[in-house]
Order: sequence, then structure tokens, then C-alpha cells
Amino acid sequence: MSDKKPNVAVVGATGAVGNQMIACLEERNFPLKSLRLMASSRSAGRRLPFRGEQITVEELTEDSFGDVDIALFSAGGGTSQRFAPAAARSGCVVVDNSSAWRMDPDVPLVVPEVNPHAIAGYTTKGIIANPNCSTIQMVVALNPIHQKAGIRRIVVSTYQAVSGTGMRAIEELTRQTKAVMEKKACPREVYPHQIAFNCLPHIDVFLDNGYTREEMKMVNETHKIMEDDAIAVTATTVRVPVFYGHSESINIETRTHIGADEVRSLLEKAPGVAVVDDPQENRYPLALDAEGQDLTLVGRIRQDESIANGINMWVVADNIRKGAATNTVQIAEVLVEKYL
Ligand code: NAP
Ligand code: 3JN
Repeated sequence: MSDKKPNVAVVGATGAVGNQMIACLEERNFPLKSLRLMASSRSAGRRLPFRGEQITVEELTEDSFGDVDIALFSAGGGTSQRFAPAAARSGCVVVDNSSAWRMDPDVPLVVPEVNPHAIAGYTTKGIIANPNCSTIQMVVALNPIHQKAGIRRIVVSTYQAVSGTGMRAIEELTRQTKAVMEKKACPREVYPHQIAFNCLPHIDVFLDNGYTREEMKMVNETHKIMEDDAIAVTATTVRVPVFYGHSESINIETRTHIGADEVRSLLEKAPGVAVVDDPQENRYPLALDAEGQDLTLVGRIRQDESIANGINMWVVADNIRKGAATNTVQIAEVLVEKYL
């Protein structure tokens, strides 16, 4: 592309992630020539605002991509599986938010702060995958430590906001919270249990090994992004009654010793990270502070006193922004700048 102003499409434009992608393209002044918005037939004809204009949502079909240079997908794994190859065949590069292509060896899985070089591999299939939100914020915080001291093992527990499940879950938490406060019956549609005033140790489906698919995404995607299968990773993923912002308690064991102060100063210089770590002043990362911005917040950094080379930390990011939409748009920015 000579003038470096691509025609862009957002697929899944009416969803929680797609909506935020449109906002990110606008906020970051993404250099595009045109923007097309696509969803299912249910939403075709709806109009959504972009740069002061109203864009009409089109129904996604295999013929949708004729003049599109970059397509940002967030319409679920099935839609990506079916339509991303068609888009790529018509010459467009797909940046896909679903898990459909993440572990395909011919598809780069990218967090721009960690492995931007991997984007070069997009030419084989014309698809680049965006990792799971819980993986993204974890590797942004851990990669600088891995580069310095080598991470041997990661033990992570997540506290994930309902927006990670989409628009219907945001509505479900709102409805249930109101119902409980008003002492009315609490309707359940999205989650198998009440989410209001509760914590569910269950995200995505259970697998034969007893882990959930969300937990195994964190294991497998971390290996691929950090390009090191030797890192031992174990995860417990939990849904909590928070609207936006995933929080993670992370414990690591490093190969060589690194002190909490050194971790703090490494992370203060790390791309995409803000250290919020002054417990005496009650300053630590909070979901409410992460909401609406793009940094990964890290705090409660301290030595794990139970082992020789251990560190504990608390890591929070906006799951819909850095965990999904912003990371996707950042990938597209590198693509335009370096590869198209
Ligand atoms: P959502 O709020 O439920 O929105 C789903 C979007 O997909 C809507 O725009 C919907 O359009 C569209 N869609 C559904 N089926 C379609 C079809 N057959 N053809 C075209 N469009 C279709 O969900 P969300 O939270 O935005 O998440 C969407 C997807 O993004 C997820 O399924 C997941 O794969 C991915 N995601 C990734 C992360 C991450 O960790 N990186 C986080 C959250 C989500 P209609 O309005 O027409 O129904
Ligand atoms: O639950 C969360 O907080 C993140 C959810 C991500 C998600 C939701 C539905 C389908 C994914 C994902 O990105 O891993 C998928 C998927 O498997 O595509």
C-alpha cells in the first residue's frame, strides 16, 4: 500500500469489543482511508458514530472484503474460523480477537510491547491473532522480568470482569444487582450461577484435565508470546462482579535472584506499564482506575518469602481496551507502519 492509509473493516462492530475498537481507531487517530462496520443480519442497518459521521452496519458475508486492506475481527471464534480465510484470500490482513487462530503455528500471536517482531509472520495465512485478555496483561508485566532474570514458574489467579463475556453479561450483572437490592427474584441467563455479589471459579468450558479453557489459554498463549515453552504456568480464572478491568494475583519463581526494588524499577521503565505501588498510602492497582485507559497497572510488588527467588505482584488492566481492542489496533498500527 503506497499512501499507507488502509481501508479498514471492524467485524463484530456492535459488540462490546467491536464498539471499543471503533473508539480506539478514533482516539488514536488511526491513519485510515475508509471504515466499514460489519455484524450479523441482526444488526445490519444500525448506524454507529465514527469521527463525527454515522456509519451503517453491514451484514458480514464472504464477499464483504473486496476493497478492505485490514479487517479487525471480534465476532466470536466460529465467525473468525469461517470468514477470516475468505477475507485473507481477498488480499486483506485479518487481526483476529478470538481464540480460533491463536495457536496455529502459521499465525503470529502478538502483544506489541513483547513480540512485535512476530508480526512479520502474517504473510503465510494473512491472519494475526490477538491473545486472550488475561494473557495480555500478564505478559506485558512479566516480560521485562523474564528478560532480566528468567522466569521458571508462574502461578496466577485472575479476577475477571463480566465485560469479558460481552454485552449480555454486562446487562446480567446490572439486572441481578438491582434485583438483589430490591429483594426480587434474580434472573440467570448468561452464567450458570448468580454473578452479582458472588465469585465464579469458572471461565469458558471445563476440559478433561480439570482446568478451564480460559486457564489453558493463559498457559499456551504465554509460551507462544514469550517464545519459551520451558516456563511452567498454572492458572485459576475467576469471574467477579466487576464491570470493567481484570485483576490478577501473580506469583513467579525466577532462575536468578531479583529483588522487589529491582522489579519495581524495571517495570517503571517498561513499555505499557504503570507502577502503582505505595501501600502505605493505600495506592495499588484497582479495576476502577484501570477502566478507560490502556496501561497495565502493577503493584503490591514484594518478595515471596517462602522461596529463594520468588516475587508476588497484583496486575490490573482494562480487559476490553488493552485486553482486546487497543492491543488489536496497536497490532494494526505496526502493520501499517512497518509491513504494508
Ligand atoms: P458481544 O458483545 O456479544 O458482541 C458480539 C459481536 O459479534 C456483535 O457485533 C455481533 O453482531 C457479532 N456477531 C456474532 N455472530 C456473528 C455472525 N455470525 N456474523 C457476524 N457478526 C456476528 O461479544 P464481545 O464481548 O464483543 O466479544 C466478541 C468476541 O471477541 C468474542 O467471542 C471473543 O472471540 C473475542 N473476545 C476476545 C477477548 C480477548 O480476550 N482478547 C475478550 C473479549 C472478547 P450482532 O450485533 O449482529 O449480534
Ligand atoms: O472471559 C473473559 O474475560 C475473556 C473472554 C474471552 C473470550 C470470550 C468468548 C470467546 C474468548 C477469547 O478471546 O478467548 C473467546 C474465544 O475463545 O474466542
